[in-house]
Amino acid sequence: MNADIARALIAEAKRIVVLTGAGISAESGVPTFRGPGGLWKSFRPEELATPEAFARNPCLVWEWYAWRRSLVAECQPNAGHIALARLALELPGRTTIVTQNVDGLHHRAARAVAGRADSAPAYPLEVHGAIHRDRCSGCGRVSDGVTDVDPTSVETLPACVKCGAMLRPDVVWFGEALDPAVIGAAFDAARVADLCLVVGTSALVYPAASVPEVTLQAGGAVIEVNLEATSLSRLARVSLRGEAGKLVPTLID
Ligand code: BJW
Ligand code: ZN
Repeated sequence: MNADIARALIAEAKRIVVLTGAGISAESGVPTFRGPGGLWKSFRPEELATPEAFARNPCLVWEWYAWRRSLVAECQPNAGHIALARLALELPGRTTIVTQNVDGLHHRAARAVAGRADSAPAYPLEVHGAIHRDRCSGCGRVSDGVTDVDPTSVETLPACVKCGAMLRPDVVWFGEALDPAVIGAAFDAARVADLCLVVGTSALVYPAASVPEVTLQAGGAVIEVNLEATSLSRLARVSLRGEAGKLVPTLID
């Protein structure tokens, strides 16, 4: 059975890189981006997740992020996040979690499993940033996210305490460079991994979608967990169809 092969690959792997996307948080109540009920069903990405969109209509962009920030704050990590945190904590240094998600749920799962002091080995590389942080669009200063954003006018939007410029969510929009240290660490982990476990991503957005490709090129194997087939499915040694919150714990626990 495919799940048995996946379990054996995980058990035998010396180094594992995990790449997660919005699908792992779907069962926590965080909407995915594409597909039915996705965050972009009524808006095109270029209208909301680009620096041009922010320059054109910062109130609309902030309204969307303020809504998502409050939604995510109410969500809890699910059994998929918890199982991955356990995997990373079981043998520190063996597993690197790389996430495209900005929801912070992997962090929270790590703390739930290990407590604050010991949870660091299960912290993910967040290649697209974090929605609960703000970044100054002028001086780049990063701060805790403002929780009561008023997006009714440009004057009421949050401003930098240092330089007065407009704050923005500390996330990576289309056309923006990912932090080279963070994506570089993700590729390093992918290169030395004998296994890449890919969970709940459409694998459409680059450069993050290259993480499993790097493992494959280095001779490692890929396991995919997704509700649907993706472009990665035909390259995966094992491609499992189902909900991450149900499947991932059965592979790991
Ligand atoms: C379940 C499930 C359940 C559901 N269980 N599964 C190469 C080729 C072509 C284009 C490019 C390229 N390289 C770069 C580009 C351009 C662009 C890009 O990739 N475009 C493509 C869309 C074509 N990339 C960029 O612009 C990146 N920057 C860049 O390359 O900079 C270059 C540069 C260098 C130097 C100077 C300047 C520039 C940046 C990309 C940033 C992406 N940002 C977003 C928004 C983040 C902030 C926010 O959250 O608002 O990141 S876009 C959005 O997509 C978000 C996600 O992290 C990302 C990926 O989405 P994800 O996670 O895969 O979600 P979905 O919804 O697509 O899929 C969910 C999956 O889960 C589905 O498959 C479901 O079936 C499944 N599922 N429930 C299991 N319960
Ligand atoms: Zn500033």
